[in-house]
Amino acid sequence: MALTASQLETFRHDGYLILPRYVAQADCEAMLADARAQLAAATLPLEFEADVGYAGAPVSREAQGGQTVRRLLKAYDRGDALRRWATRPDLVESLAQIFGEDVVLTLAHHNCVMTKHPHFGTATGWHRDIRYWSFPQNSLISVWLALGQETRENGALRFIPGSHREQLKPHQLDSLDFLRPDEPDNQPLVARGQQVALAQGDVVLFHSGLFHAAGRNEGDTTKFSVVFAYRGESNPPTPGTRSASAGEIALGH
Ligand SMILES: O=C(O)CCC(=O)C(=O)O
Repeated sequence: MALTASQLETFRHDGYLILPRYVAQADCEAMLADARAQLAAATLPLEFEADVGYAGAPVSREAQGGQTVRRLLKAYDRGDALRRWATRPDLVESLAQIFGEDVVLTLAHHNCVMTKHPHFGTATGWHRDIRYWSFPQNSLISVWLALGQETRENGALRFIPGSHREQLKPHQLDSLDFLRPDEPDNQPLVARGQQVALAQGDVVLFHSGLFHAAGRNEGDTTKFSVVFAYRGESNPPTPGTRSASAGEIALGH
């Protein structure tokens, strides 16, 4: 199940790699059942759309739609099915191939089930995951698992292939480190954006320096995706930062 030379080259070149049907339906359904139950029970910790404050989000938790959950946080502690997925040996082996060294799961970043709801599930602008993370190298890998269909209509991911290898100028980013949509210098970059469609069980590995974005959920059911982040063992978080604050799981190779 390890990655082929061609898959490794795709990841190196594009900054992302799709692994179709990587997780069995039964495993996806088990994670989905846990996530739905915890969403219904509002099991803490949660992040709300109102907390994120993106365009179109409810202005507060008290406003209409203010109780819309964007993420079930601390996914690693939310049951055996999620924990088994986060530590699956062939996934770890694939990540070790990319890193060229042992793999560590960071619990400080992602570590969540994204629950993008209809109506109040907002779009995310073009950004790099590394922007608020503190590691000597920007080469972490985010692992995104679709628990159901992800399409343009329900707010699936878009990637700018190769953007993890590009140096940007400060004026291309806004104060939150999103690509400025109105900046002429960003137009060629954004025009290269690729919409990704995923089926249940599909996985995307993407580099933490890769620009990606996602749309609103214009559908009528909530979209569930599991996201964990991993680093190579030689790239530990900077002491004293948020990246070093939540613990890690050493996974070997
Ligand atoms: O589903 C989304 O809106 C995008 C989420 C995302 O890109 C992230 O959490 O880094």
